[in-house]
Amino acid sequence: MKRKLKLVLASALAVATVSTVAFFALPASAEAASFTVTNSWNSGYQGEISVSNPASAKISTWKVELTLPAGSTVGQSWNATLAAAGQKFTFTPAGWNATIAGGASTSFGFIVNGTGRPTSCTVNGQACTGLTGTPTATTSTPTAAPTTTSASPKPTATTVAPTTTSASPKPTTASPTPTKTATGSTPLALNGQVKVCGTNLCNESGKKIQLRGVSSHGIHWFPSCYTGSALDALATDWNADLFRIAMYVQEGGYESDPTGLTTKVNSLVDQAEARGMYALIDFHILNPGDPSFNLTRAKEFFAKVAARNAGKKNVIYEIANEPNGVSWATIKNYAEQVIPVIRANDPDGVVVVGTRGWSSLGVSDGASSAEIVSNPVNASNIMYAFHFYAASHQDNYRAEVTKAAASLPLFVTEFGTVSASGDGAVDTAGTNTWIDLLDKLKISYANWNFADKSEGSSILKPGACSAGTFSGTSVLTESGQLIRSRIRTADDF
Ligand code: IDC
Repeated sequence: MKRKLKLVLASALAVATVSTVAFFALPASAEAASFTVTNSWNSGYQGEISVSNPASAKISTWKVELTLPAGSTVGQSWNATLAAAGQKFTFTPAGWNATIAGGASTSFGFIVNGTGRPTSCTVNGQACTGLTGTPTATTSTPTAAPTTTSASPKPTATTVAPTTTSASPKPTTASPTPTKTATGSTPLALNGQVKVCGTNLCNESGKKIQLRGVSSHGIHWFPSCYTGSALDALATDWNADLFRIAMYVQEGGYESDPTGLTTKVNSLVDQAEARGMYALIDFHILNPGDPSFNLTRAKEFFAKVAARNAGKKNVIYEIANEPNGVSWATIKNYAEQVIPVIRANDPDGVVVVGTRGWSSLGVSDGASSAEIVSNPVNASNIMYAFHFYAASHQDNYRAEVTKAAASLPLFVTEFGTVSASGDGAVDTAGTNTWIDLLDKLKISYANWNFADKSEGSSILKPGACSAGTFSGTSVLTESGQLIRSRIRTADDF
C-alpha cells in the first residue's frame, strides 16, 4: 500500500507572530505540504513543519527536503537531523521520531538565516508543488515580528547585523587601557568560548568550569561605578571571571533609552573582554514580571547585541532576569521566541533562561524545578537561572538547587548576602553555606551588586564610585569584603 504523508500547518504555533505563510498545494494524490513561519526578525525567521501520517499503517521513516533561494540558509534545527547540500536542506528524523503511527504526526523546527522562503519542498520524495496563498517568500522582507506589545520601536536594518559569521563590528566606545589582556592567563584566555555540556558549563575544550563574579546594579543609575578602573579592580584585584551587565528594562532603563543602553552594554562587553572576563548580558526585567510584556523589546535588543558581539567569546545572554507572577509555560514561550533571535545572530552563545517565581526555579511560587524538567525549553546550549538572597532563602531552596542540578544546567546569575529586599544585615553563615554548595556543584554565580548605593547588598561603600578607587578592602562594605574573599581564590580551570 502506498504510504501517504501529509505536512500540515502547525496552526497552534502560528499565533500572533506569524508574518508570512507559504502554502504548498496538494498533488492529486492528497499529500499536502505547508510550512509555518512561527517567528521572524530582520535577518531571518523560524520555521515549523509538522509531518503527519493520515494513513492507518505506520510509517517507519520520513525525509523532508527544502530548497531555499541563494542568500538564505538553514542555520539550525531541532527535533530533526539536518543535512545541507548547496541550497537544499534535508531533514530526517532526530532518532526518536522516525516512526509515525497511522493518524499521528511529528513536527520539527528550524532557523533560517536570511529572509528567503522555500522555493520547493518534498516529503519522502514527493513534490509539494504549486505555491498558492500569500505572499511568496522570496520577495517578502520580514520586519520584527508583531507581538501583543507594540510600544517599542522596530529595529532598523542598519543596526541589526545580518549574519552569524561575519566579524563583529568594532566597539563603538574605546575601552580604557586594561591592565590584563585577553591573552595569557585570564579566565577568558584560559577557557575561550564556553558551552553547556550535560548539566554543566564547560570551557572550549570541554572541561567543566565555574565562573565567579559580580553583577552591576542598574547600569543606567550608576555609570561612575562601571569605569575602566572599576573593571581593572574586578579583573586584577578580585580575580573575577565574570561581570554581569544588569540592564533594567523598566524604571528608566531600556524602554526609555534603547539606543543609549544598547551602546552602554556593548561598551561594557568590550571592557570585560579587554580584561579577560566574561560578560553576562542581563535583560533585567522585574516589574512587570511577565517577560512577554517586553517581548518586542527583547527581540530588538538581543538581535542587536548578538549580531554585534557574535565574534566575541566572552558573551553570555540572560534573557529575563526575574519572571514573576507568570507560569512556567509563559516563560518557556517567551524563551522560545527570543532564543532563535540570538541563535540567528550568534549561534554559539550560551543563553540563560529565568525561572518562575523571581528565578527561584518556582520555589517562591510554591512550585519546583520539576515543571522545567518535564517541560524544558526547546533549545540547546541553554541554562536556567536560579537566584537567592542568603538571609531570605535557606535550606528548602538549597535542597531544590541540589535536586535540580542533577538534571538541569543551572547558573546563579544573581544572589545577595542579605534579604530579598536587597538591604538589611549580611547573613555571613548563610552566604558561605550557599557559596560552598555552588562551588561543590560547579555552579557559576554573580553577586548583587557592584555599586555604592546605601543598601546592604552593595559591594562598595557610599561615595566610592565618584572617588574612583575600587581596589583593596577599604572601599568595600561588609558584603563586598565577604564576596571578594570568596571570589579571589584560585579558579579550577
Ligand atoms: C533592587 C536594588 C534596589 C532597587 C530595586 C528596584 O537593590 O537598589 O531600588 O532593585 O529596582 C532582585 C532583583 C534586583 C533587586 C534585588 C534586591 O533582580 O533588581 O535590586 N533583588 O531587591 N531580585 C531579588 C532581589
